[in-house]
Amino acid sequence: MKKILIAIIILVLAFLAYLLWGASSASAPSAPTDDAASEDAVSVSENGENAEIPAASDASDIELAAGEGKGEGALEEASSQKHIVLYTDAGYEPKKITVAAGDTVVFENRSGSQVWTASDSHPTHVLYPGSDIKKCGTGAIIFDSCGILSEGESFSFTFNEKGSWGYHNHRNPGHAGIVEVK
Ligand SMILES: [Cu+2]
Repeated sequence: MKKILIAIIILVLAFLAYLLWGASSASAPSAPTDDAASEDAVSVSENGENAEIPAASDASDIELAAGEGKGEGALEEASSQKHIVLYTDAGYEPKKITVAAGDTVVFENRSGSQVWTASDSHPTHVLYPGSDIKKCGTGAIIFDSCGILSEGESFSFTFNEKGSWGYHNHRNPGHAGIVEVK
């Protein structure tokens, strides 16, 4: 019986030793596995950070593109010119002016009398698209000063529509001119 008990104890010890060795040998490779996992996690976060950097630069690129867009808009505004037509006692000077679409014409009263510059045809003022003497007082931007201007005062209008647009002094329709928009 003693021999059997000793044999069982040895077997149990051997089994326990095997379990302990197995556990230690199993945990040994598990440590580098965890390290590999954490390294992967680090590399992922690094990738994440790397991904954020180009994303941020993309955003700044977009902002730059938007800024460039604004710059182009400013250039367009700068390229649109301002022309001056004088209204004298002899009428408009020059009587015909050629401008580019988007240009602004300033009609300045240099005469000793009052002037009401407006689109042809007198008295409706509907030749220029959108213009109509009936719209005066509504705040609509039309080719019509919608009122008299004294000496030294001026009326500005931006011509976006291409064509040959006749106009006149509503108070003295014999005084007329043409704005040709190309
Ligand atoms: Cu008129």
